[in-house]
Amino acid sequence: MENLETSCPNTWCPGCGNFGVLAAVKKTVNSLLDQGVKKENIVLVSDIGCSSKSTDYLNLNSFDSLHGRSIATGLGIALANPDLKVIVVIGDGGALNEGIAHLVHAAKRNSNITILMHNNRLFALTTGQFTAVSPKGLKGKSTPEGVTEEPINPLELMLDSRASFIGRSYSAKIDHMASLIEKAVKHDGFSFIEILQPCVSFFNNFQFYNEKVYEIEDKERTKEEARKLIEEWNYNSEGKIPLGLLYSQKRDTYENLINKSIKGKEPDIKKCLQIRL
Ligand SMILES: Cc1ncc(C[n+]2csc(CCOP(=O)(O)OP(=O)(O)O)c2C)c(N)n1
Ligand code: SF4
Repeated sequence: MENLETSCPNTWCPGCGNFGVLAAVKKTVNSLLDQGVKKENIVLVSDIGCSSKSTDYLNLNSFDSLHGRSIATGLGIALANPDLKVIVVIGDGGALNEGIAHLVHAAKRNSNITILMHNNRLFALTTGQFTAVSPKGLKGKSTPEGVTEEPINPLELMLDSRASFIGRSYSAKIDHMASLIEKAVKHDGFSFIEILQPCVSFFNNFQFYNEKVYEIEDKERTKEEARKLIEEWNYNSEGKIPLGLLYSQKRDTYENLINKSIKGKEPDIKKCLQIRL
């Protein structure tokens, strides 16, 4: 077992769902190392927010990006060195508000990166403003009378953006998360996992999830079958919440296609420098 601890003091609130996600990521990394993946070939890219503090707590190569820009950063890293396993840790605010365009385009391109979206359904680090997935009626600092808008379904967004791996897990289910994350990292192409992660300080919905979640069978599904499962929960209070691998598809990656298309056409650096001079 590799010790992935760091000396950084943990500043998450006691009981936060992020602790479960951290434990699952450690488990996955250890399993990958046991299977021969080199530690230096695993890169963690964080966004900004409570969830993104994970890079402080994991002794791995990492890059702290800007809010909403970690997916573009991860894509750049994967493009520069296709041998790396790139894992992006991001909150729902970073992924679905500030960074939504990067998320959609990385999925469309099938970039070979794994996105772990810690979904606490609000901007937690800034003390509870609403995001695109906050339920209608949620009261917080920016919505004292309650959110008036309907939430979006991020998994439906991923399906329509042509994501080739879509899964959902829950921070209270460490083994389930770890095995899904391992599958996502091994998937050749863009993998998106939504992790339901209660924020005990601003939206404590552990009980709600404990009553609603159920695990689905691990099998291949058509887009229509996946959509049916994805639409079971409306991100308000109606419906049951399926957990597991909802959809996956084999498709050439962005990095492969780009590298193939430029093979033999690499720019002559000396010539470029001469032009600049
Ligand atoms: C471009 C930009 N907008 C806003 C902020 C302020 N900000 C810092 S953390 C944060 C909330 C993060 O929320 P989320 O991405 O959902 O992650 P969480 O804290 O919930 O894990 C915000 C709005 C920022 N740093 N940069
Ligand atoms: S504010 Fe919420 S998400 Fe952030 S550490 Fe505290 S409980 Fe966790």
